Amino acid sequence: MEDKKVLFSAIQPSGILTIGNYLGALRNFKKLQSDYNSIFSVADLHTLTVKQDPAVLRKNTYELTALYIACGINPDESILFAQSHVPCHAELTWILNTVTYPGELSRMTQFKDKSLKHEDNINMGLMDYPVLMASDILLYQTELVPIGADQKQHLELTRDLAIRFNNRFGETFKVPEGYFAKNGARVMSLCEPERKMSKSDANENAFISMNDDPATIVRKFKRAVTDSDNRIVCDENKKGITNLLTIYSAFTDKTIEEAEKEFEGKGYGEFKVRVGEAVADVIEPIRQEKNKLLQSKDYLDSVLKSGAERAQYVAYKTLNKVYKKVGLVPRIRG
Ligand code: ATP
Ligand code: LTN
Repeated sequence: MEDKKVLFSAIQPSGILTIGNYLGALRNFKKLQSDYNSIFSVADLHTLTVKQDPAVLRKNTYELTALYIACGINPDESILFAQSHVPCHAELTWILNTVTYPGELSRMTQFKDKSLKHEDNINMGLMDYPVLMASDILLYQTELVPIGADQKQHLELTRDLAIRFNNRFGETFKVPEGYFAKNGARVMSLCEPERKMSKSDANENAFISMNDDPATIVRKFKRAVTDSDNRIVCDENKKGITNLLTIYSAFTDKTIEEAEKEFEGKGYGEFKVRVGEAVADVIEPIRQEKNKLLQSKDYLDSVLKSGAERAQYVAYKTLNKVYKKVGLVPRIRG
């Protein structure tokens, strides 16, 4: 790998991605990829923390791989791989578990939210999720982690674990920094604008999926929850309109002020259609490209295979160092 800093990020194949995932994560991956040694993962092991239909999980893994490429991730330049294909991730998780306290995990917001949402399946994996995420990041001596705002707490824990391990066993891990999108780090639900847009929302009208066609996108925006006054401005008390303005400005690369000016005196109806069209203009070519890539499973398999080989090479270096530091006899490979 070239002598650049390492960037790592991952997305779960837990469903079809939304424009929240796109603005908060994917879009920035493309912008940043050539300035770093970039590594992107399909976090399939994370997805198992919530009940999955095995066939659907497999399909979503290919969908996400294709979507990464359709969004501009170049698998020859960057490393693109499935987390489960590189065993070091699960192995480092075990070691990091021995320096993590249960209290640190039980107070994570995502753990609390998901425990409420999946009351019938509160499992150890759900609680340990942030330690697996820390392993993903620390294995590659990562310096930059582009993520949405909801993952900030997990990144803080990653930093704490890296520092704790380094203090206890000597310098081993780089301590990573987060990268948050200026616009779109937290896209809200179209139906309940006080909650984040999530691909696993039971209500399909709450999110715009990267698989939605232009007509569906416009229809969903037309139904988006707003308010009863008629001003198109960002305001604490106008969460729905603020969310739509944020989405519009992110998709058109205009500032919020420019967008507010553009829609001054216009009605909500017209505004919503314009937001939908702006989103569809960007999403539609990506959707088409992704569907084309999905026709070629062999190609996607070859991308994942070569990605896993390249990732494993880097990850093993860190894992061997860790095993040595904690007193395990390093295994002889080959
Ligand atoms: P799930 O609903 O299954 O928990 P999710 O939609 O939250 O999943 P993840 O796979 O957990 O998606 O997240 C992938 C990336 O997308 C992360 O960097 C996350 O911060 C970002 N992200 C997720 N939702 C949003 C959102 N509404 N706005 C901005 N970024 C988001
Ligand atoms: N937990 C993340 C996905 C994820 C991730 C990572 C992001 C798994 N491992 C490592 C950045 C770095 C999420 O977005 N829910």
